Formats: sequence, structure tokens, C-alpha cells
Amino acid sequence: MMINPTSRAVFGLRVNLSRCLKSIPRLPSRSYSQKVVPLTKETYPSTVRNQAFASLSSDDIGEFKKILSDKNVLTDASDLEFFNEDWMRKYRGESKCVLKPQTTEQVSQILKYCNEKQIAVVPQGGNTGLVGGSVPVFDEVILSLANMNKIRSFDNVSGIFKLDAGVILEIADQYLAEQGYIFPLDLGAKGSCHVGGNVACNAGGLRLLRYGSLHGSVLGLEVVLADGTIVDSMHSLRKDNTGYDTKQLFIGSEGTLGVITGVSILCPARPKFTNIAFLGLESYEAVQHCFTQAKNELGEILSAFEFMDEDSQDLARKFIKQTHPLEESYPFYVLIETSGSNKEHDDAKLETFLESSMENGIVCDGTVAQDEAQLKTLWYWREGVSEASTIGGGVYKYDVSIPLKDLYSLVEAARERLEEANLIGETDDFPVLRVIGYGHIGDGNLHLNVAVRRYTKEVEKCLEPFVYEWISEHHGSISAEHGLGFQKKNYIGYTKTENEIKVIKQLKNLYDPNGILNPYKYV
Ligand code: FAD
Ligand code: 2HG
Ligand code: ZN
Repeated sequence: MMINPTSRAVFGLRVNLSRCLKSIPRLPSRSYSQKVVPLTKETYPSTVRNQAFASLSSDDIGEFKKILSDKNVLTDASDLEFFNEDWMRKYRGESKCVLKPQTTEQVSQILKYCNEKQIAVVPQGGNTGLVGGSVPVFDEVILSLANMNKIRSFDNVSGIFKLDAGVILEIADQYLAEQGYIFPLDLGAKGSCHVGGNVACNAGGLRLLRYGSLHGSVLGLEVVLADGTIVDSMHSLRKDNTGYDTKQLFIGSEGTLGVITGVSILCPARPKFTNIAFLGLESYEAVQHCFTQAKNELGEILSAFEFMDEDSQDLARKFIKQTHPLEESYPFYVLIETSGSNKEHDDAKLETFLESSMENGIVCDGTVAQDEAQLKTLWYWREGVSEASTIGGGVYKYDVSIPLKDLYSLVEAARERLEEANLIGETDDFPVLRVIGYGHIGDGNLHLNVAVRRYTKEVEKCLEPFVYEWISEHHGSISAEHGLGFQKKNYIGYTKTENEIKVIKQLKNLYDPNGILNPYKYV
């Protein structure tokens, strides 16, 4: 089938993209008008406060005010609400104090003091983490990096970018866009999350397929250890083989080994032309074939390959409240992004790919964005799923890696199990609203989301450890990109061996012997 350039948006012959054109915001939001989130210590009573940690006194607050200005020491209950509660409204701590340093030296003084006094500390970025890692479990002090938000330098020959950890990802990327560069990470929470938070979680995001993991692109870090020592490795070097590459330990350490205050990262040139195709497919098999074909035929211009099931799009329809890009529904959808430097070449490649994938029956229908607004809109039908999953009031999220052939079977297995337990249904009598699957096929990363009307122990017990056991049996990882946080602390053994866990614990004891950094989490 020939696709003529004027009808590129309608290659399934039925769809008109103007149906989904209205501009849609990209920032995840939270509503505080909803019911109160129960305290984590009440929901998970088996986690007990470590009495070795001091309770905060007015003297401590006074000391913090000597290090920071008064306005950067928050103690009013209403100011603390946002910082105590996680994005999913699943976990809530009862910290009495948020500290907002502006310099690395201030972070160092705070940690030195807390370490001496045995005051537990939770480092916090944009608080968009999805495993309960960014909020306190009990009364830990919250160390927010929000005021450390300066761009330090950018070299527009090498693409090496140095910035404070508290710079918001979207702001970092906007700065780079003006220089013709791109941040090598993009994700739905970009309007709120911090680059330091991204590094602390080793976030993967939507273009890992193209730009690789932060373990490859981060060149150096500035980190403050638990005792206040500042470790500066903010290199401008792509190659440095002197000694152990210690910065790697902090990438993905989720605030348990040190506080990241600065990031040096290698940024690629910003692609000049981007295309998005949003496709409907009949089966998960077809999704896999489509991926193979996209790699073969789009090659170096393929920059994202994302998938979504119909139930995820159904929740997105209810949440976005606009017309779906495709007129008919399909069991699966794929979003393909290409990015390159030669429009004609990229367009031609994409068209050839779309023609052949429709001719050989892999793709049933689809639409291609015609301008920037349409690009954003199509992306939102994928990025918005995370937020759409909270539509019922809560969501159990499982972010997992599984070999591709088995990846979607987990969604089916979880759905079946909840059905058998009679926990899923259309009315309020059932806690579970929908079981959805979507994610980064290009990275073998599934997001299994169980959207619920309320958080209940019955649902949680039905899913855990079932999901983790299933993943372990299928040789996957219980955390692909969101980390372990509080949610998965007790389940790390489903992916890591005993000896690996032992080494992790040894490193934790070495870097943070008093255990003050982000306790009750990770391992
Ligand atoms: P926070 O949530 O504040 O913290 C996360 C963890 O890092 C906590 O353990 C915290 O203690 C620690 N931490 C934060 N800052 C520092 C620091 N400076 N030093 C030391 N430790 C620190 N993740 C993905 O991988 N891919 C995605 O595509 C993706 N999409 C998302 C979409 C939405 C809508 C949402 C809400 C979340 C998404 N996430 C995704 C999850 C999350 O990992 C990212 O949003 C982000 O990386 C977290 O950054 P943050 O600044 O909000 O960190
Ligand atoms: C995404 O890929 C994020 O959209 C969030 O990693 C996934 O909310 C989720 O489960
Ligand atoms: Zn993801």
C-alpha cells in the first residue's frame, strides 16, 4: 500500500488526527482534596521505628536554623503535607521538619550534624518516585534538594552539562534545547522530578532505547556522604580509568548511600526531526513482531518503542476525556518515535515501515503526527497512563523486567488471579477497577498497574508475593527502573542472590555506618 504524503496521518484510512488535537498538559498532578492517606506505620505495622534514632528536639531545629535561613526550615504542619505524602497517595510519614539547603556546604553541615545526633534523614527530589522511597516512614527529617536548582555549566562542543541535583528535568532539557542539545532522559514526571532524583533512582524513561542508561551518560557526581564528607567527581571527561568508578554506586542508590548535590552528564545533539506513529495491533505476538521489524527497518532513527494494552487506553480515555487517536479499539497499541537529522530520509523510512507492517498484517491501523502539537498529544496517550491508573483512587504498581516473550503473560496471570479471588469488577463492591499493562517494550520493561478504588490488604496479599514469585520464575527483575524504595525492600531476594545482598549491605554499612540515610527502605 502506498502512503501518500498528504494522508500520512490516516494510513489506516479511517482516522483523522484532528480528533485528538487539543493540547494536553504533561505534568503529573495530585489532588489534596481527596481523603487522607493513612500513615505508613499503620498500614505496615510490621515495620518498627528504630529507637536508636533521635526524636527531633527544638534544639535541633535551632541548629538547622543556624545552618539555613529560617525560611528554609519548614515546621508548619500545612507546609509539611506535600513532603510527607507520596505521589500515589499510598505512603505517608510524619516528619516534623523539612530542610531546604541552597548549597552543597549546607548539605554537608546538615548531614554532619544529623550523623552525630543520630537523626534519620530522607533525601527528597521532586517526590514523584513510585515505590515509597522519597517520603519518611516515621519521623525522619526530610532533606529537600528543591532549592539547589542552578545550572553550573554547559560545554557546547562536548555536550557536557553540569548542574545542581535539584534542577527540574524539564527545565534542564529546555535549557539544552536552546543550545541544540537534549537531556538523555525523558519521562512523564519531567515537569516535577529532579535530575538528582533521576540519578538516585537510575530512572530509565521513554528513550533508554536510544540514549542508554544513566550509568552510561552520567560522567560524574558531587555527593555528600552521611558524615558530611563532600565527594566531588564532577568530571568533564568521557574516559577516566583511574581506580574504582565509585560514582556508579550512587546511581540507583535511592538516597541510601549519600545525597547527590551535583550531576555532570553527557548530552547528545538534539534530533532535528521527530515522527510519531500510534498503531493498533491485534495481539501481543504482533507487538513483538512489530518491534523486530521496527529495529530492522527504522534502525538508527528509532528512538522509542512503547506499548499499551486496551485496558490501559480505556482508563486513559476516561482520564484524558478526549477522543482517542484511533477510532476503533484494539487489544494492543504501539507508539513508535523516530528521531533524526534528515526529514526526507526519516519520513521515507517510516512510511516504508508502516506500509510493510500493514501489508504483512502486523499492524491493523494507525496514525502519524503531523506537527509538534500532535506529537505531544500522541505521546500523552502513552505518558498519561501512569496518572490515569490512579483514577479510581489508588493503584498498585509493579515495574518489572521480563524476557520479552513472557512479558505480557504477567498481566494476564495477575488479572486471572484477581478474578478468581472475586476482587475485580465494575461496581464499588469490588476493590479492583482494572488490571493494565504498558511500558517500554524496547527495554523489556513492563508496567503492571492494578487500578483500585481503595487500597486493601486483601488485594495486596493477592498480588504480593505472587507477582514477585512469578517474575523470579520467569527470570525477570522485580524492579526495572523505579527502584526498591519501601515497597520492594523485603522482596529484593526474588532478584538478587544472597551474596549480592550481602555486598549491598556491606557497602551500606561502609558509607553510612549509623544507617541515618533513608532507613527502612531498599535492602
Ligand atoms: P524523588 O521521588 O523525590 O526520590 C526518589 C528516590 O531518590 C528516593 O529514594 C529519594 O530518597 C532519592 N533521592 C531523590 N533525590 C536525591 C538526591 N539528590 N540525592 C540522593 N537521593 C535522592 N521512572 C522511570 O524510571 N521511568 C519513567 O518513565 C517514569 N515515569 C514516571 C511518570 C510519572 C507520572 C511519575 C509520577 C513517575 C515516573 N517515574 C518514572 C518514577 C520516578 O523514578 C521518576 O519520576 C524520577 O526519577 C524521580 O525523581 P524525583 O526527583 O521525583 O525523586
Ligand atoms: C512510565 O513509563 C513510568 O510511564 C510510570 O515509568 C509507570 O506508573 C507507572 O507504573
Ligand atoms: Zn516507565
